[in-house]
Amino acid sequence: MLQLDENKTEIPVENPDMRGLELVRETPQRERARRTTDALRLRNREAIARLWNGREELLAGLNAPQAWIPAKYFYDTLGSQLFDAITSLPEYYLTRSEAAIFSRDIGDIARAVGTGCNLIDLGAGNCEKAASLFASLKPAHYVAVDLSADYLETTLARLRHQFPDIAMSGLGLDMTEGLSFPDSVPDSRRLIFYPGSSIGNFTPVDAAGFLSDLRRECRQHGGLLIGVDLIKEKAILDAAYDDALGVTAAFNLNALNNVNSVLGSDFDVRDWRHCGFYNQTMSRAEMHVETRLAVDVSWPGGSRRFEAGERIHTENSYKYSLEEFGALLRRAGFRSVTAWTDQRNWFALFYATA
Ligand code: AVI
Repeated sequence: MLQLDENKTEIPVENPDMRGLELVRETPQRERARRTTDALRLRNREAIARLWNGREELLAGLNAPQAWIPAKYFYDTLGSQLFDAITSLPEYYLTRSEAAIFSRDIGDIARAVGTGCNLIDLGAGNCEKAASLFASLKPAHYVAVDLSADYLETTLARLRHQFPDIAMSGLGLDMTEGLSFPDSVPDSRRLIFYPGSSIGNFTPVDAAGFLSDLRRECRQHGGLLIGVDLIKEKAILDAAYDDALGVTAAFNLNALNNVNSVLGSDFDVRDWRHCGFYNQTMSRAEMHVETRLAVDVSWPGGSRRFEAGERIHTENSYKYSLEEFGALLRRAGFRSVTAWTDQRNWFALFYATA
């Protein structure tokens, strides 16, 4: 267990994207469109969320000089199943490393967090991770948050039967469109649980905004338990995002199929290949799809030619040092910050109090 220095709120600037928290810098062209949106989103989240929604957001990405697709398009039914498969791959250490921290340090974690909290599970999915904490944390209330509340209900029905002493509710929320819990979420002693290093899929600027929202939603005596993937050797990260079996490739290319069904476009996945690697300068794993040949892609009301070898950026997965992420939490308004890491120091679980 590590208690991170409470006086140190300055963010170490190893990661160039984190400097964007302080000042607007010249950036490579392909970052610029995204960065502008990031900055605007911080100022007027709601307006931007309305503007950059569904079809509009997709079209803006596909028509940008450096094309991009929002990462949420990975997660249709097949994409979610492929992501589950990724978490079992030998190269994808994140899920196992986080689980190892929980199984070794749960006693310590439970002492830090205390029992009887109102546990709010962001991106709950099958609720498995949170449910594994019930015995130790003994929450008074469990709120599972995911895109679809209907999907959560089946799982919650089973959990209610298993844990009759815990009140449970499901909440459907698209967290990429700002975070504000309804009044039905109990106010006192909130513990927001955000595992899996999903925070890495935000740019550091967006992560800072999102963490501030989480801090606000923690209310007075709450806290945040969050999983974060740490910076490590490039070869390990390259393999994690480009596995030998090609499951990550299928996950990435499937986004094109999903875009076809949302937009009515005619991407042919056979024309594209997966590209996944660690960008050391930016401290992030990147995924792209790259054309094998020149192709014309059409959708109702538009089209675009992609030259052979051209890429569409599909995901960033930022990696942090313990100090960087601790500083980010404190800047978001959290007070004491504690971290646990796995044996190899590849992954960290942070507990920060509001
Ligand atoms: C969901 N998220 C934390 C995963 C990650 O590692 O960034 C998504 C993923 N992309 C490729 N493999 C897994």
